[in-house]
Amino acid sequence: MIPNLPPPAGVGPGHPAPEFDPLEFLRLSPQDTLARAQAFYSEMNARRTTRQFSRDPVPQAVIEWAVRTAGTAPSGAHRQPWRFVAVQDGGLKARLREAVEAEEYKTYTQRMPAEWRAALAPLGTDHIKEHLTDAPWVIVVFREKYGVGADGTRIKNYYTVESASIAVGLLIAAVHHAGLVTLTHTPNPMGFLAELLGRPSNEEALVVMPVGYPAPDATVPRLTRKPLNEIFQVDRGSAGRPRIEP
Ligand code: IYR
Repeated sequence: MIPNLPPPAGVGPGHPAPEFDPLEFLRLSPQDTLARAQAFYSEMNARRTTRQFSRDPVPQAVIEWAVRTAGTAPSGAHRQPWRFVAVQDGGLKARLREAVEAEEYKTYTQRMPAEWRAALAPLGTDHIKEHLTDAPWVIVVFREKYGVGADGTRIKNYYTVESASIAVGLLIAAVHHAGLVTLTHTPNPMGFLAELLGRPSNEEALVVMPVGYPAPDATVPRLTRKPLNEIFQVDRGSAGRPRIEP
């Protein structure tokens, strides 16, 4: 407890009292908790990113449920600063692909330094984005940089990149859980996407995600995931804080 200090701004007079409800929570046994943690890992560890999509259709309802799941993400000040534009129209997907490929061609041939191209070589990526026209759905995720009040005033949003990115993580999990595949694609620059999809200027595209079934002959790059001991630490490490020279 910090003694004798005034309450922080946002608490107390001048702000509406926060309203709380009881938490609905089903407490599982320790055994079930562990079993479910393991089962979920197994399910998520089976997720792979492929670049080859089938043209088989996927009902809109599946996309809507996955987006509802994404919309359960926590967000800065609960502003929910995300919009999901699901493109299924063939003509629109073709225009999207054309615009993306034009930018990506410049990126791959002019903007990417050699080190970056080398880093991507094992993934086999290039500027050709067939998945944007093969996949039945292409979800473009926008982050809302700021809100707009009824009178047109700007409303500040918080941690919009983090919030929308958490929602993207949930969307990836939801798509995988539904038995579909997706690919997180980040064309750069992305300014044209808001224009093409008729989104307002307070929104900025964050990621493009084709969603569908994998092509029957889909492949994935041969990759391994870092084991737990490379991504996890409990309490303070024993090595001190290694200095890594830049
Ligand atoms: N945005 C480009 C390039 C690209 C960059 C990274 I980092 C990747 O992991 C994969 C691709 C593209 O989408 O092709």
